[in-house]
Amino acid sequence: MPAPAQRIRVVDSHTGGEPTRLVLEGGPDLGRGPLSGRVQVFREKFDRFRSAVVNEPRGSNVMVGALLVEPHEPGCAFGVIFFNNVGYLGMCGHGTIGLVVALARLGRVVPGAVRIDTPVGPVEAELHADGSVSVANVPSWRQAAGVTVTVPGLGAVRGDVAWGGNWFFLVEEHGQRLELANVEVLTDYAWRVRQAVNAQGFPAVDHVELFAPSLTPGVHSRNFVLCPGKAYDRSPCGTGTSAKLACLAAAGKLAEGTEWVQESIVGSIFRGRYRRDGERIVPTITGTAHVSGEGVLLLDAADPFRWGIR
Ligand code: PYC
Repeated sequence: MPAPAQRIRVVDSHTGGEPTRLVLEGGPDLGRGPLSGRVQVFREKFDRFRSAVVNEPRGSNVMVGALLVEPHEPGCAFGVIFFNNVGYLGMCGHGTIGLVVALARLGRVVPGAVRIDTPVGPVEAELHADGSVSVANVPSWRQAAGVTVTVPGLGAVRGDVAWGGNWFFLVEEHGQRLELANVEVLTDYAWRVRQAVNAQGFPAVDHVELFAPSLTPGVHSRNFVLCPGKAYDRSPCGTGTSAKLACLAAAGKLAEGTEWVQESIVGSIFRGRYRRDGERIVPTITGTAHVSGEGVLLLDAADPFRWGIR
């Protein structure tokens, strides 16, 4: 008689094309306390669970996982820890939108506000009557402006370093075509830039974001965002758009409360705005997600790849 497989109950969604796999049941017990501590437990003791959920053969490099946990911060209804093909995220904007839409489908969230705990602080989501979701993100800021790095094979590249729930290097002058047909070139370019940024003073930066004007009327900008595990974000990236808003605010290029419409490399849209919070800003990102699957992942003890291909 074969041993029963470990069962993991999930809901899959995508937000502007970027997938989120929400783990509802069957995840590891990370204990109690602040989520910043629980993510360490996840990393140190249960990292193969992360891989099993998001990596091949069940997932792909693009998949972002979201482990639903008990919140720690007062006033939060849920806690969530986001992860990807190579590790853990601080916050995830597209993932939070996906989380709220998935929980609404399950009847666990109704239109209105819901506070959600994350390893980098609580965020305030709002499910609107039309099904879209706004996320008031963690405070964000521009850390360094006009940083020039020397990239082997590319030369000098200038950009800003900003926090939007993850660390970003944001580049406007790159000379690249921001088109879906060009993603391999863009991936190579952004990966080289990231390595140079990490080696030249900013080891924590793990997302690189390239910007260009959008050809779509009413849209302010198109982006290409390279994530830590070398996958590109199909959505405009919620934390990346937050970092962009922080840079625009710091440069005096976008007034408090004014809408910024950000398009992704696949043409999906987030709407952003911010309010000031001292030297920082609190960005709000609005987008839509769709549930794409509900099911149970099975981890069969006899399967040599049950913990994913790592
Ligand atoms: O939407 O914040 C985001 C995100 C981070 C990585 C992928 N998406």
